[in-house]
Amino acid sequence: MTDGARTATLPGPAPREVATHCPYCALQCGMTLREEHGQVTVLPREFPTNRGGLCQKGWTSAELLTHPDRLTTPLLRDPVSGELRPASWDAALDRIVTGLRDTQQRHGRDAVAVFGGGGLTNEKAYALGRFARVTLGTRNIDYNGRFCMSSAAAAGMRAFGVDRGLPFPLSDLGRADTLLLVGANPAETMPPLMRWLTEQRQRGGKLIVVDPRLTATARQADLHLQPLPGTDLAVANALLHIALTAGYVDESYVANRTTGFTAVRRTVAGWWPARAEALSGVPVADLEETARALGTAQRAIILTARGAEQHAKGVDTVTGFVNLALALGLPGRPGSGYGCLTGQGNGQGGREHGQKADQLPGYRKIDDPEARAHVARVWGVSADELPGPGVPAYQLLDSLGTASGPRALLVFGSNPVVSAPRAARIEGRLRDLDLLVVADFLLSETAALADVVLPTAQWAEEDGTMTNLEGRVLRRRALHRPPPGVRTDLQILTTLTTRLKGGAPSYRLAHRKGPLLTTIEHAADGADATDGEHGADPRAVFDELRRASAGGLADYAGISWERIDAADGVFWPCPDEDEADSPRLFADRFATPDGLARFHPVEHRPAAEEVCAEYPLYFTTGRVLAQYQSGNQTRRVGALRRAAPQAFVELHPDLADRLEVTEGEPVRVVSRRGEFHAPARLSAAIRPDTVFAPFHWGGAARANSVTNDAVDPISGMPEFKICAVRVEKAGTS
Ligand SMILES: Nc1nc2c(c(=O)[nH]1)N[C@H]1C(S)=C(S)[C@@H](COP(=O)(O)OP(=O)(O)OC[C@H]3O[C@@H](n4cnc5c(=O)[nH]c(N)nc54)[C@H](O)[C@@H]3O)O[C@H]1N2
Ligand SMILES: Nc1nc2c(c(=O)[nH]1)N[C@H]1C(S)=C(S)[C@@H](COP(=O)(O)OP(=O)(O)OC[C@H]3O[C@@H](n4cnc5c(=O)[nH]c(N)nc54)[C@H](O)[C@@H]3O)O[C@H]1N2
Ligand code: SF4
Ligand SMILES: [Mo]
Repeated sequence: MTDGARTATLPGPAPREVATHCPYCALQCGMTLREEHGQVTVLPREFPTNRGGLCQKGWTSAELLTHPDRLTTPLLRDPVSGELRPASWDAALDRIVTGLRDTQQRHGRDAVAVFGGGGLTNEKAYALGRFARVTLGTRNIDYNGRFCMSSAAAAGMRAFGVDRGLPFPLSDLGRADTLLLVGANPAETMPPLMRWLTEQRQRGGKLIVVDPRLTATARQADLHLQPLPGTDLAVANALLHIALTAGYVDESYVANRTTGFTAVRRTVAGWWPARAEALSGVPVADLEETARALGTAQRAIILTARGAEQHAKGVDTVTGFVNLALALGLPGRPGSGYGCLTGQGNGQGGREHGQKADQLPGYRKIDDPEARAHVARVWGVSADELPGPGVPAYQLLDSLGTASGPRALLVFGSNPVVSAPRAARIEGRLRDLDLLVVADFLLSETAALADVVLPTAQWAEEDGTMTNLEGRVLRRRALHRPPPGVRTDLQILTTLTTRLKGGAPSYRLAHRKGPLLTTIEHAADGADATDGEHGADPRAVFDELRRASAGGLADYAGISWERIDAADGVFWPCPDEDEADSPRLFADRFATPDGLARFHPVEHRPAAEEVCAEYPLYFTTGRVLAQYQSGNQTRRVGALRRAAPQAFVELHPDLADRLEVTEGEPVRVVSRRGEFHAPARLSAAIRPDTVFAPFHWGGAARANSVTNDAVDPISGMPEFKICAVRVEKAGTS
């Protein structure tokens, strides 16, 4: 008997395969899921972003589909024992509907709030915004993307008139002569992206990394600038100062394609390199080398990520680098540009379709009368009925349960008890709510506080679209249906709408061309999902999203699932099904009314909290390869838990000596807001005045117990990347 025949005689159904994308980060690596004998295997798939590569999180992602911790029934808090108990969908939905109605009757429509996530598909993000504005009629909706790339989004908006993380395909990185990464550690946060950086250097390109730590990414760089956290803006202004004096500025580009440079020229005149060195610790020679490498390259790319952005001056810091890019004539020049590395799986699409407090679908502004009229028409309501703008995420979370804030909250796709700044305070606010509803597939720290927990489907169990860090719209394809008892987020929203309004939302179909490709239909296992399920078809939701976005900045009107299937995704804006999509932006004009990019003068300012005698160290936070975000998913995956079993506090050996702390010894990190505990990890890779911890753990190891809740005045981004702390041996008091 041949091997093939042996395989063929095995019992059970034929293996099933589906080409889809990873459930985690914005790289959205292509993968194939293969199901055989009830086992799901992840296989890498050739896709333009990952070129067959996957990181450890992607490889192990299927483990959660059948994980014993998986939620398969709704949970209701027992009023007597105070515990969460399994309940029927009917009982759970009744509790929610009664609670929402009661709250709104007593305290008004805005007393109910919604919190979404950048991991939700486009369809869900869109449906969530519509649910909040139309079904609930509340202005109070925002999402965790506020904690993610909101500063880069705001800076991009005001400079270019549009916010698309990368305005060019990722493959451009491989051909850049000079690549400057500011506060990005893709070697841990997007490992397959490193292939492009390897290619770049093999072609003779120069890689420069700006990070207070000598990270795995910085180790591969030709030049590592190691600034004090929170001083990137001084570095950016000094680089532009040098570019001006050395004659690297592209004066004709500045004259023809931009406006506002005079004021910036004046500001950066005061940023002579020695001044930036004194503030940031980056040597003048390194600043000069960086400016030269950028200024003399034919193809130069500047990228920022969370290290530069998660500050109370994040928008201005990004603007500093955008100013530099514009002065050098990079945006729109082939192979050059400025971009932000978006983080969450649908961090890009999640910020376009209306789960943001100030936004309607298509990246429209909710206070723009024309935008309101257009979207209201699509939704079949009057524009007057649509609420106005709400407040950004931190402000929203911090107002929960207070006299003037919302009294009920629905959470889809976030775990703020672990991931919000000053998390102990936010945890308290969540506890003060009259009603907390969390939809999740695993009991997160936030779900554990809820009155009602709804078990939702996972990525491999539903269809939808995601928009990756390049602005490329992709298809997430279902492998199989959700397990019994589990519903999709769209089903939950539809069912709630039916029960609250007495009728399901009908998603209006756009005109479709060509035959429908067969997909696994969304899960509508009749027995569970009784009411309103016809509004839960992701394809119908996407078709309505196309119409709602038509004419907006993020125009999806010409993107159909069929078109995505026929290519490696479709780049927005794409207004017309018969026209090409937009992999590269800004070749001829920017998305501003006059087509010119805008310079904005920006000045360095200190962090919201400076070190002092009591809190003498800078504290910064970030990620490790084997854990994702609040860790609710990845802390449960065996291989990932073994690779990164617990939190740690990274500190320089000299500092450890002074504190008399040894490797592995438990330490306590204390700020004005709280403390957390974790073992010390000694490393010469970090500045001696700065300590670092990952934020992936909750409980006593929660880094966000100490972080600062100061926010950027424009974006609402919290200052996750710098605050003042002291570090003590855990045994002392
Ligand atoms: N393994 C893993 N991968 C992920 C995620 C995850 O949780 N785990 N999350 C995804 C998401 S949502 C996001 S947003 C991305 C984030 O991706 P990154 O932005 O690459 O990740 P971070 O680790 O938050 O921050 C990057 C670096 O900023 C540095 N840094 C800290 N303070 C400063 C500063 O003041 N200035 C500068 N220049 N650098 C500073 C840190 O030392 C860190 O190395 O990752 C995505 N990918
Ligand atoms: N100190 C510090 N704090 C940070 C950061 C930092 O760098 N430092 N980074 C910030 C950033 S960039 C981000 S993006 C946030 C992220 O922080 P969170 O918003 O907490 O992100 P996740 O852990 O991804 O939470 C997603 C939750 O939703 C569930 N989930 C996943 N997919 C779905 C879905 O489709 N539907 C539903 N209903 N649930 C789903 C998951 O199981 C998980 O419990 O953290 C921020 N917090
Ligand atoms: S890099 Fe991101 S998308 Fe790719 S496998 Fe890892 S987590 Fe998934
Ligand atoms: Mo993020």
